[in-house]
Parts: sequence; structure tokens; C-alpha cells
Amino acid sequence: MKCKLIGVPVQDGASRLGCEMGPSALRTAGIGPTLRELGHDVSDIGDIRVEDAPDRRHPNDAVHDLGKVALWVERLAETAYAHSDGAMPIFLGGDHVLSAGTVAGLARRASEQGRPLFVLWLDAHTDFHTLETTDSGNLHGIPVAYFTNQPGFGTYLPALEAQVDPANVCMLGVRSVDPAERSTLADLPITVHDMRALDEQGVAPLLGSFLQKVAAANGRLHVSFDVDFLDPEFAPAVGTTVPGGATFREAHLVMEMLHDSGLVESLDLVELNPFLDERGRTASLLVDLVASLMGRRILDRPTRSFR
Ligand code: NNH
Ligand code: MN
Ligand code: MN
Ligand code: MN
Repeated sequence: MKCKLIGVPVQDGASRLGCEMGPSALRTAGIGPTLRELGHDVSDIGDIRVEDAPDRRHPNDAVHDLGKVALWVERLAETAYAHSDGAMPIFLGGDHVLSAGTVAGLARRASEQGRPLFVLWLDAHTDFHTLETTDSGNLHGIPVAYFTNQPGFGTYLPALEAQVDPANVCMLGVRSVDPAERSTLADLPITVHDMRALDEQGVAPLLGSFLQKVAAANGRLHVSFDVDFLDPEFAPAVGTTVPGGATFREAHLVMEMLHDSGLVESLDLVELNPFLDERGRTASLLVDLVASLMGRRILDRPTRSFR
């Protein structure tokens, strides 16, 4: 597979500094060589940058860095569109606001191909705030609302050329939902598998039925991986830890099943904050998870089909 590594040192969407070091930490942990060893054709296009933007105020006074975020979203939508034809872009974040841009660009690519875009959201959070509802004002809390075209983003963030159908979004690992997110999500067909669903049913059947849906629709699948999907006991390098996350093996199983499905065409790795890491363990863990997604396996076994 042809893979393109794209560094996105954005941290304006988070509350604490450090995510801008994420791309370097992932490179230091060996993401490029690891993918090459698995037989992939890897190129690293370096880091995306945006110029300084004038501050942009919103009636919700908590919202911060809106002008800068609007530039990131615009630049990332162009970048994701440009690098998603015949190659798999892997976005090295950077905080989760980057997915507002990457998913917008990928949705445009998918719609030009006449295919639906599906998004697997691996996260402790639902990231479904609008500019009106966010209390923290941290814009890493808004990407899913933005790319499914919820109201209120017009004039502040770039208009979407194509949106993602809420019915094509599946969230796994959720365990922190703000009241405003809870009530809007209740009225939409987004699939939200919280940690209780994982505990009761196991991650494999939940993910398996989503993959079947993607395959049946001949969809493009984008995976957005927030470090806080993982339990902070073994993935400490994230600003917004929530206890009770996915285990080491649950996370690898998700990646192994995604590999077997053959459906994943793009990936975000977000919220890694190397300033909070312990001797690079979280960065190394992410590289190992990407290896599972890209074909590393414990033993050879027949590939499981979701079609
Ligand atoms: N919902 C919270 C907020 O909007 C937390 C968002 N933080 C994240 N999202 N890390 O994945 O502030
Ligand atoms: Mn997130
Ligand atoms: Mn999160
Ligand atoms: Mn909040």
C-alpha cells in the first residue's frame, strides 16, 4: 500500500500545550520504518503549517483560537483531498480539531468518487459540540458536529463541499459526554458504542457489524484515533485522560480487524501530547497499533471477510 505521512502540529484546539510535538514523537518512535518493514511504500510529506491568523470572536466567549482553527481546517481539507487519490494518508496530530479538516477533504474525495464516506471515531469523547454549546471553548470538541454539518459553523469555519451522513459515523470507546452533546446525539442516527457496550458485548461484534455496513455500501472508511480512546494506565500522553478506556488487547483487536477488512483508506492519529509521556511509551504504543492496522499479526490466520 502507498502511505503518505502528513505531520499536523496543531494544538490550538486543545486546552494545554504539547500536541504540536506529536508528529515528531511519532516519527521518533519509528512510524516510517515500521510501515516500510511491513512492505508499504511510505513517503513523508513533512509538516503542514498555517500562518498566524487574526483572532476571531464568537458570541460564545469561551471559544478560543477560532481564526487560527479556521485556517487549519481550510488547509487540511485541501491536503486531505489532494493526498487521498490512490494513497492512504496518515495524519500525525496534533489535537483532534485536525479531523474537522481531514474529514471534510476526504468527504469531498469520496463524493467525487460516487462513494459514501464512513468514519470510525475511536475516542473517550463524542466531540459533538457546536460553537454555541461548547463550555470549554476547546475546538477539539467540535469536529464530528462540523463534518456532519450541524448548525452554526457557517461564516466561522469553511463551508463543507461534502458532508458526512450521521448514519455513517460509528463511535467506539465513549465514556465522557457533555449534556449538550448527549441531547443532540439522541436525535441523530450516529452509532455511539460507549464503554458499557464494549464491556457487555465485546468490541469484535460491535466493530464487525459496522465494517459489514461499510463493505455493503462500497464505502470509503476513515479512522480517527484519539489517544484517549485507550486506558490512561498504559497511554498516559494525552491532556484529557478519562479512566476506564479500551485495553491494550481491545485496541489491537480493533486494528487487526480493520486490517483484515481491507476497508481503511485514511487515518488520523490525534491528541498525543509528548510532554505528558513516560519515556515515549505512548508514542511507541501508537506506532505498534498502526502496525497492527497495516498488517502486523501475531500468527498467520485466514483473513476474516466482512463482505
Ligand atoms: N467534551 C469536552 C470539551 O468539549 C472534552 C473534549 N476533549 C477531547 N475530545 N479530548 O476528544 O471540552
Ligand atoms: Mn477527540
Ligand atoms: Mn478524546
Ligand atoms: Mn465541554
